[in-house]
Amino acid sequence: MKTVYSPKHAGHAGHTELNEGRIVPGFECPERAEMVRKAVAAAGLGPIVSPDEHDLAAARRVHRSDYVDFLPRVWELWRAEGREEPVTMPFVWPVPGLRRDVPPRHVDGLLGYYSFDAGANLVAGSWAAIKASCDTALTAAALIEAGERAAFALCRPPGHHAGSSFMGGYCYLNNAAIAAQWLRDRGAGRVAILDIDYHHGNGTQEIFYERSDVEVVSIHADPLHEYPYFLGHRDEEGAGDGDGFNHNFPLPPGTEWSRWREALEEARSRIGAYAPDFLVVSLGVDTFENDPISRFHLKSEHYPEIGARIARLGMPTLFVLEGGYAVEEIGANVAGVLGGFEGG
Ligand code: OKP
Ligand code: ZN
Repeated sequence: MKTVYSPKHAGHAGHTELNEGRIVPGFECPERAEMVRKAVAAAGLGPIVSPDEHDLAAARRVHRSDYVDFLPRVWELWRAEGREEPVTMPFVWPVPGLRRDVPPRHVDGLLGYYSFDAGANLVAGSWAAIKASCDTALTAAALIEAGERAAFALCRPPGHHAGSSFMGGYCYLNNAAIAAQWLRDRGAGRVAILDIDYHHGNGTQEIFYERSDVEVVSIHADPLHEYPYFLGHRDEEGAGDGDGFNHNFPLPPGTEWSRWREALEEARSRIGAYAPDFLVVSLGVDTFENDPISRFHLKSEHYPEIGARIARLGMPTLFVLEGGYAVEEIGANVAGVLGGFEGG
């Protein structure tokens, strides 16, 4: 399968995050994508190609237009305040009880207005990376739409926490959701999204929650114990037209392969019954035993098995990179899934 990759991700570097009460270097660092690129090349998975430039119309199909307009402006707004700090960070949010109907004008207010946590911070090169990541997903989507069995979008930054009008959790534009919507707009009747990142893809769920044309199935750490805490419970099954088209499989901290595999089998049977035209996989490998911010115990040997099981669905499949923070092993684990798919 082809991999789509842009070096522009590297400009999204040097950002920080709040972790256990301290501001630390971001776990979501450029080395991640480089390790994945090298592992994909070494595995001989197929050609690595550059993304085509798309305009932002596809992003506006799943994100609110004012949010899409805000992202490229963040950095200039920040600099206009005379800030020397090389990275933005929000600190105030319009939770229930505060007003959302009057958008603020100051950048600190806007950062809170368009985010749900302090985890999506921007540096000077972030917007170019965000845009390239979205283009990467769209270019890979076009490959499967044109008839390829599978494609890999080596996206960075990731996307699945980004909702219709907010960033958060290292995510800005929801690459997988944008790709799924693009496939729908090109004529696909139904698209399924399988999210196997350790964290619940709250943004993807929110975007498609009231729709039956995009099924969202997610296996993740139970939000009772894990980020993003406020979405991802089993009883969230969709609403309105989307009732019955959202399926969450929350698992406890410490989950090992045998239990995770059972959830994958349940997820596979949901997707098989839905019979989509295309499958989009939000591919996070932060389920790995040595991941620095996660608490599942999958081992490297399990990732090819995951890929093989996904392949057995027999659907044109777009893999979109999400999380995975064990930098030394992220390449082997991602390439493991993709290689397992190709062999399976
Ligand atoms: C993004 B993806 C605080 C720890 C929580 C948020 C994790 C975002 C994960 N520093 N950080 O789903 O892999
Ligand atoms: Zn994650």
